[in-house]
Amino acid sequence: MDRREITQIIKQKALELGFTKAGVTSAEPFDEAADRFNAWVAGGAHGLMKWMERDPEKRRDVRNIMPEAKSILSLALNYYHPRTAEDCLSPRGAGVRPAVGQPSSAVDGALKISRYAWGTDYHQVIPPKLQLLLEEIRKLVPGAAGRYYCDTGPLLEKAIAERAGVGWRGKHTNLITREVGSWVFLAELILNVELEPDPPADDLCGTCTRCIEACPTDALTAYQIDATRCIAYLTIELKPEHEIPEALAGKLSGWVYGCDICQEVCPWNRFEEPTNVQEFAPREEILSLTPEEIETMAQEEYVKRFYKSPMKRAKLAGLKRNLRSLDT
Ligand code: B12
Repeated sequence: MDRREITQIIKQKALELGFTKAGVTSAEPFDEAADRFNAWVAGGAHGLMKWMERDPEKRRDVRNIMPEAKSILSLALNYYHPRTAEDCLSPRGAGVRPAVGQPSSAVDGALKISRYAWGTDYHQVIPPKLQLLLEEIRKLVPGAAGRYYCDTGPLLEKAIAERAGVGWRGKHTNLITREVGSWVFLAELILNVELEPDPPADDLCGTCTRCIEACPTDALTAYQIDATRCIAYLTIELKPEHEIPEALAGKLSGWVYGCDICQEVCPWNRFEEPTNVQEFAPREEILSLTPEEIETMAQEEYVKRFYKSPMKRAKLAGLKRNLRSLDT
């Protein structure tokens, strides 16, 4: 089998395991993206995410993680799931889906929780699929070895996906695929196998600036984010012992965990399709949460209710802090 055939078979296996899209790039360094990343961190845009200051040489060059690396297989997995049964009536949203600019999360009375956190944590769901894929590759290519990641290490996942042709980084800085928009998680397999690289994806944002205009905290300038202003950072990453700065707390717009505004207004998300991953389906005990329940919740109940939920990252004290901040 030649390189092209092996690459095709591996991509096909990835799709069979449920991944939405697969692309390949070489293990050459990501110099431009790494320079931008370093400048971003040097300017303090990462706030208190101090872990981002570590391992710059691994982010630049995956061969500092795995010296024998030849290729990176970049994978996207769709996590879009309609919130309500009504949303499901039409797969492409004609008629029932809110128009672009009207967030589907703004369901009456419901707390706003970002879509990626409605079901089971992707850190639980995706790595077993990556392990299976690696096993398939080992069967196919004698001597194949690899390391896999899904938001689990110092990789520039969006830059990798862009160079592997999976999609382009939108002005909101998330990766957008032509096929299903930006509601995708990213994952990678670093391999010691020479695969056929894909051409990088073109930027299809054009002159559109809806995401930048819609962000209530002005966290975005084109293609760059100031994480310290992003509602996702303030409500997820900012540890509970820190208060959300007053000037920003007033602009949380009802979001109690994460934020999807910049993606909800993106015209490319008209191409959203329901995911085939059952674990990402909204969990009743998450979407039915009320402010009163969070306010009075004890740690034991929190542990039970948020079992395998991404929302555990904020901790109970963080959720309570976020709620308090909404009243600011
Ligand atoms: C740190 C982090 C965050 C931070 C910072 C966000 C960010 N945009 O980087 C915070 C906490 C805010 C965050 C939020 C979210 N995150 Co996050 N996060 C990460 C993480 C761990 C690292 C990303 C990183 O290195 N950022 C640093 C900056 C420097 O990188 P960057 O965006 O590539 O920015 C540079 C480029 O845009 C570059 N650039 C590129 N082209 C051009 C062109 C020009 C002209 C210019 C000037 C610059 C430029 O300039 C920037 C540097 O200044 C990744 C996982 C990973 N290891 O990659 C997940 C990841 C990016 N997050 C993810 C998700 C799902 C989210 C949320 C949607 C969750 C939510 N709903 O609350 C939000 C989205 C908010 C947003 N608009 O980005 C997914 C995104 C999937 C996708 N489709 O892209 C990832 C990839 C995790 C995963 N494996 O799936 N996240």
